[in-house]
Amino acid sequence: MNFAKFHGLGNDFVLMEALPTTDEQELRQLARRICDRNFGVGADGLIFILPGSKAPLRMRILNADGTEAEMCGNGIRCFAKYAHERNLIDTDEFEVETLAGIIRPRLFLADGQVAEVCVDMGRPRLQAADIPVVGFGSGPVINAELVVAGATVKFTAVSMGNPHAVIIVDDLDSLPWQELGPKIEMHPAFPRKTNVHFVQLLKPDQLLVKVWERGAGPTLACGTGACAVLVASVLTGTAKREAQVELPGGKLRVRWDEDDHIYMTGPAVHVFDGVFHLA
Ligand code: ZDR
Repeated sequence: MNFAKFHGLGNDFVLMEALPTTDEQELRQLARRICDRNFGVGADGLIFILPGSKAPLRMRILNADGTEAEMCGNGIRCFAKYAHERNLIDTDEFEVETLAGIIRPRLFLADGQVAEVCVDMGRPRLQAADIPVVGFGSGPVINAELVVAGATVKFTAVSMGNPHAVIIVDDLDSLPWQELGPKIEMHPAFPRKTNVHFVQLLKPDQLLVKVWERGAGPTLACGTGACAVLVASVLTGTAKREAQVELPGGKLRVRWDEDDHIYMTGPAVHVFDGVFHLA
């Protein structure tokens, strides 16, 4: 099976143009094997580039643990670069069908290559049932208290199609976020589990983030998460609607526009191509 390896700020993906099987169980197992860093290619997720029914192309993203995510912000920049450079689409702006709805990447080219991608990520969803988060009423869950392993953290819940819990703290360095991450990811308040982000506001337009991804653990960056972080930081009254989000793997620019859509801009990098042997 031919594949391409891409990354967006070190959040890395294997991209394939065809589904190797129609059996969903086999597909999940394949994602685990390919993403394994010792026995496979190694990646945070496996992305399929498929023909769409509501848009020219459709993206499916399986996490390293085999579970399917609704959307992937860093992944869709890689997807867009792949689609353009391999002539699957011929416009600078196009629509991609995902489980989180239609997402619109716009390409910035340099010497015919895609250098950066700005993605219209759609509207953030805040109602508890849309995250989903339970036990905090039916409206938005902003700065709510969650008891985790005897400690209390304050979180804001945001869906960018996939679930995010955002925890704003004064000092990231002194926070045991790698211990808290998996406990929040699996907390019964999140029936579909959750991505978890720990944020320190360096300035109102500069947000420092550590990421604990659902189904993948600590990763170098999270695109949907960067959008959720901005929304949560604005809602809690501390950030501007346009900010730089600094992740371990690099920076993304995120804007929450007047039309309520979130626009995320960042790089996508092609690392290598290969052939994966199934047997
Ligand atoms: C965080 C993510 N890599 C991105 O860039 O948005 C998305 C991957 C999917 C995530 N682990 C989830 O929602 O399960």
